[in-house]
Order: sequence, then structure tokens, then C-alpha cells
Amino acid sequence: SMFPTTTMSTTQPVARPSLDVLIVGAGFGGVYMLHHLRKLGLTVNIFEAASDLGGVWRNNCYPGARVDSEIPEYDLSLEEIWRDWNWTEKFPGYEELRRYFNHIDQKLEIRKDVSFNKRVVAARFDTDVDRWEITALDGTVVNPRFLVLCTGFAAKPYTPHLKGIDLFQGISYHTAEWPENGLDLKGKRVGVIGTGASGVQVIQEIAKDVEQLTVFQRTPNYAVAMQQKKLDNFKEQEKMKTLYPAIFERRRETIAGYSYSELPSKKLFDATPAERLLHFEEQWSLGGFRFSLRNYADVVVNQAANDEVYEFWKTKVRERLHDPDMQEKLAPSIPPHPFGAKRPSLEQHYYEVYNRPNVELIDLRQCSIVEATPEGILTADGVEHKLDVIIFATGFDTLMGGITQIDIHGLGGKSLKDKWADGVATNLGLTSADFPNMFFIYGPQAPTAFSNGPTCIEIQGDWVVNCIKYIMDNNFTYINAREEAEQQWRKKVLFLGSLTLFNKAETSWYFGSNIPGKIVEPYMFMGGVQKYDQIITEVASQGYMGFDLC
Ligand code: N01
Repeated sequence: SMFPTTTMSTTQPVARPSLDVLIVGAGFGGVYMLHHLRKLGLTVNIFEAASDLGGVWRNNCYPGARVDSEIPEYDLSLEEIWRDWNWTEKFPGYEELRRYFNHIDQKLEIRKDVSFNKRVVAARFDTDVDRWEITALDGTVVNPRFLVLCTGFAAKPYTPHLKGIDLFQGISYHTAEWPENGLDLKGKRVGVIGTGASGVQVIQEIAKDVEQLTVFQRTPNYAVAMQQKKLDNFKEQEKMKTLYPAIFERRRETIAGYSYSELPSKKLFDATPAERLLHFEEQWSLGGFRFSLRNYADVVVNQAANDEVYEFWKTKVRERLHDPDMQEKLAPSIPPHPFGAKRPSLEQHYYEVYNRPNVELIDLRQCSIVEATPEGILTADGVEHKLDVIIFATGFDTLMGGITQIDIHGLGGKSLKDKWADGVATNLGLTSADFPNMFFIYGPQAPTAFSNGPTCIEIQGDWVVNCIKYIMDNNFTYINAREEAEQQWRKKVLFLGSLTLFNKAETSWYFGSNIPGKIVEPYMFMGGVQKYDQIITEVASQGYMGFDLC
């Protein structure tokens, strides 16, 4: 680490090099930003709360954690990185993703500019010197000109309060706070609360090892086939690389940031039933998000079209389940929400888990949790489920949470958390008015999780790099979003969010309704990646229209 901590006893004062940019977070976003900002000749440092690189792949090390974007879609586009790197699986797991970060470090010397175990807790813009004052949990203070938050969309885990949990004598963990050295679950009685992407992955991974698995499901996941593949033929992968530049270019020009995410030209009911069936089957067998992203465009706006997709999905799932009761719980006759309104997980053998004799599924809509007891979990039917381990796969205070958990104060001492208390306000999902020279990527009001991660990060990251270069080249002190521009952007985000069926799910992190008390509104830009790229590029080319530069 290049910065001394205040708790360190040094006999001599250590000179603090002047810092141009502080980046928060060393995941995909932070690493990409560090590399490009250093290339501008700036002094840049990353503060990372965890002990190593990787972002979500550092924190989420629960059994089965793996990405839901396939490679090379999930690669960073930098040739220095992909040239000598080959993956062993189409959808890599967290361990391989961590090795990928080691590889990036070998190629780009990332770690030398990262301070680990540095959780940023506060940031204050100091108008006397026009610099940010950033404070870490250990007392470290730095004063960069620019602050770039690369905290990701899932930096703040959410654990619902479960009455009696303090009395529970077993152990309990949130999936995103999994112990780095792992947990031995062999022969244990394990309960999993939540069946989002994290729940599905942990459930399908541990079911075979544990003595007894009890799944507490509130809403069934409309999980689709991942179609995982081992990639042991590196020659083939090497050959594919001639296409990488085209794939990386193409992925920016699509709706969801995957080079393949173009839609059929017809509406669903304009295709014959046979045509539809073939299309569904084809996308299903190709795997990944194709079944949801390459479906007919009207599926996200027309309930009847959406129901057709649900029916196909339901049949696919039910034929894998032996027990009619399981069929009804996991793929109900009446869909609890439209297909796609909650993010479908990519599963490998999730449904087969429920044919196992050691797995029980509690449908919380039929029978809710009353409380935790010293020995397990008590449900409303009076049954005490005896457990050694409780796993909370209960998600995150997404998008806004990772940013507002830092105490940020801008011009006039204004707090960002207070400013966003009645709803998020950003200009372009990149900045917020009165927080000068502060940027965030892969956060609220941007495509974020409606995009393949690296695509969104690179589009936004390039914009921020160019903006900082523009400020330096033109000797401006700072850039500040205008409030009118921000209000317009907010309106656009809310409007686009109201057009689809996606707001029909009762609890969805897309809308913040998964967190009690959180403002319910669309938290992401739903106009598509290409459109987003066009808009922000246009703003920059007009000399940063909607911003004050002083
Ligand atoms: O979180 P979630 P996640 N009582 O919010 C349930 C990415 N990701 O960590 O649906 C009982 O989706 C809740 O129930 P319900 C990906 O973008 C990717 O799984 O609200 N249950 C739900 O089932 C993903 O979408 C990968 O009724 C409660 C679950 O907990 C995002 O992160 C892997 C409850 C939370 O699901 C978040 O996924 C992991 C309560 N009080 C994550 N509160 C991959 O790359 C919540 N739940 C594959």
C-alpha cells in the first residue's frame, strides 16, 4: 500500500504523494478504470475493502458461485489480457475468475496501485482546495481530485431480520459473506432461505454433500438452462480469438451487451405455433440468457405473449420433476409474475435436486417462517426444522446501496444519501448534481444488470476516462451535473421502466421492492445498451451538455 494509515506508528511523517484519482473497488470496473486512467499519466489508486482483487468474485465464494455470462462475452476487451488467457469452462466459477484477476495483474500490474483492506466510509468535497477528502475505516485519509466509485451493483448484502436468530446455536451466513476458507457442510443439516441466483447456485452445489437440505422458497425462480461446457480444447479457443475484436465491438451495439442479443423480427403471435416452438427449443438448447434475451420482443410488454413463454418454461421444468407437489411449487400452474420480471437464474441440475430424498422444499407462501429457534427454524405449521447451518441467500440492497453506504457529502455539505432519500437522481447514471468530479459506473440509472457486465463497464468507463481527460486538457477545475439534466434523466429512466411487464413482480431488486422501506422505482436504464451508449456519447461530443464545467 502506498498510503500510511493513521493507526500505524511511524516516527517520521510520511510524505503523501498527490493523488489525482481515487477509485473505490477492485472488481472488473475498478481494474478497467485504473488501467485507462494511468495511461493518461494520472496518479491513481484503488481502495478495496476486501483483501484481494475480484470484486463480487472475491466476496461471493459460496459453493457453486459462477458467472451467468459466458466467455468470451464476459472478458474485458483489452487484448493484453485475452491474448494469453484461456478459460476452462464456458461459464467460469469464482475460483477461475479469481485466477483471471491474477492474470490481469500479471499483464497490467494492477496490485501495485491497490490498497487492500481499505473500506471507504466517507467522502467529502472540500471547496477550499477543490479536492475530495476520502476516509477509510482504518483512518486513512486521501485527497484526490477525482473520485470514481466502482462499487458494483451488489456491494451491500441484505439479511432480513429473523426473529430468534441470535438464539440459534448453529452457524449462519449470507452467501456474499461466506468465509474465505470455506465451510464444511458434509453431513450437516442445512437450511437455505432464498431462491434467487445465489440460492439456486448454492442449492444445486451442496445438495449431494449435505445430510439434509431444507429450502425456504418465497418465489420460485424461473431458472433456464445454462448449458455449461468444459473448454478443454485450447486450440479451438485460440482460433476463436480472431473473432474477439468483432465480438467486443458488436456487444456494444446490442440491447443487453451480448454480441448475440438480437431479437427475432416478428412478434410472438405473428409466428406460427410450430415456428415458436422451434425458436424456443433452439434458444433453450443454446443456453445462457438466449431464451430470455433472444425471445420475441413483445414478450416483455404483452402479457399473453409472456404467458406463452411461461408455458414452455413450465413444461420444460415439470418434466424433470418426479413429484407433482414439487412441480406445482417450482413451476406453478398460475405464474406468480411475468417471465423475465425477475432475473432468471442459469441452472445446471437445479431441478433434479428436488428429486433427492434428502431435500425438502418449504413454500413460504403456503407456510411462512415464524422464527429461528436454538435448533433450527419454526414454520407456521408448527414444524421445527432442525438445522446445523442457515444460509441466507437473500440478496442485496442493490444499485444504490453500495454507494449510499459511504457517507458522501458534496457542495454545500449536501449528503448523497439524503439527496436520494426520495428517489435516485443522477445525470446519465454516471454523476449526481452537487457532487463534482465524482463518477460512478455499473450503478443506478445505467444499463448495469440489464447488460452483460464488462460491456456496460467499458462503455461507462470510457466515458469517464474521456471526461477526465477533457477536464485536464481544458484546465477546468471540475465538472458538475446540472439539476435540470438530472431531472430529465430520472424521468427517462422512470418512463422506460414503466413500459415493460417487469414492474409486475411483487419483490424485485430491479425496482428496490426486495428491501423493506426502500423507494420503489426502476433503478436501471431499460432502454438498451446501444441506446445508452449513443446518448452518453452524444452528450460528450456536444461539450458535456447538461453539465457545468468550471
Ligand atoms: O438475490 P435475489 P441473489 N424471507 O434478490 C428471497 C446477481 N447474481 O443474491 O423472490 C424469505 O435475486 C427472495 O424471495 P422473493 C444476479 O444479477 C448473479 O440471488 O423476493 N425469502 C429471493 O428468492 C442476481 O439477480 C449470479 O420472494 C426472502 C432471494 O431471497 C443478483 O445478483 C449469482 C426474504 C433473493 O434473491 C441477486 O441475486 C448470484 C425473506 N425475508 C447473484 N428476503 C450469477 O452470476 C429475500 N428473500 C449466476
